[in-house]
Amino acid sequence: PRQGRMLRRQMTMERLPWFPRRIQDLDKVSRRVIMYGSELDADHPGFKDVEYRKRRMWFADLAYNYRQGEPIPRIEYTAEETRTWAAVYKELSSLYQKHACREFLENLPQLQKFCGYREDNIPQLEDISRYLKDRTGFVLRPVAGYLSARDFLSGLAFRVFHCTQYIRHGADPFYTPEPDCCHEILGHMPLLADPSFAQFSQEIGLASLGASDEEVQKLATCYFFTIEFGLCKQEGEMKVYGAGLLSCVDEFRFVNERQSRDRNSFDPRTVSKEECLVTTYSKSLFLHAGALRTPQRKNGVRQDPSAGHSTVRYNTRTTQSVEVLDSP
Ligand code: NLE
Ligand code: FE2
Repeated sequence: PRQGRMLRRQMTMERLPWFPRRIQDLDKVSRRVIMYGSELDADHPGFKDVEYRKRRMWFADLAYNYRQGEPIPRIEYTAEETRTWAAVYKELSSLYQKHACREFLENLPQLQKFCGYREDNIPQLEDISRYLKDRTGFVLRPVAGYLSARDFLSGLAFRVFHCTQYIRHGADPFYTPEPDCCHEILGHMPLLADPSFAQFSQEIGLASLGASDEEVQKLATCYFFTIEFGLCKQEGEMKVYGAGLLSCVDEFRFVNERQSRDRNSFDPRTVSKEECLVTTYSKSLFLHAGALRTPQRKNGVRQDPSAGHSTVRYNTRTTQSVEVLDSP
């Protein structure tokens, strides 16, 4: 019977779409970048500036050559890049106190203290990665741009967050259609330092492993309307926890303008059918009415095959590998 079981598991694996099973497999995942994806707004200044694109290629090489577990190369940012960062940092700092969620405001001072978050300094991913690893087990790895939803989510299953290291074009510091270091460092990092939020991020990642394209799309959409563009209610007030809002002055303003209007409440079943519009402000936003909490698991066995996912076993916190137990 043991052999029969192993054979069944073997056959199961052959039917599933490929996914990383060891953390080192992310070396393959991270290289599949969608550069200047056609769905992005081609009018953005970053796409036309030759110098800027050259610099982006330099960052891309750095990310392509990175191997899991190595220290992340430190960047000497140019004076111009640091000016862009300063403009973003300064403007956003004036908005956070009033509008960012509690977990964000708790963690930002820690990052300022331990990871060099300052107006005149772009923090280094290596410093943040070490800090997060200690707090929530998350680590960062550099990436050259957007990954497919499947690839990006699969990193989260291992508590690895793919992080861009370049900065947006200086001509438009208050909005970019792509992720950049302002978006990652200001938008994502403070919440990844929160244990419950880190757990939630990993859960989405685990659910994506070996899932069908349709299921991955639904998970990516849930990710989009929570981790990227989520709103929540704290002490009766609407607060922002989505990284795409927390890193973007223009989006933030848009949220404020709509403060008084009714907002859709978050329900994963309906949200997962929405369209993800990255490059427009006029997307729907969803308000999460409950607390931002995810039940902590001791033994990581995840997912119900009847829901279209594979069942995988993993080790909570020190997630180095996953094992497939069953699949749809
Ligand atoms: N629009 C965001 C910003 O300007 O920071 C980036 C979004 C990345 C998904
Ligand atoms: Fe993001």
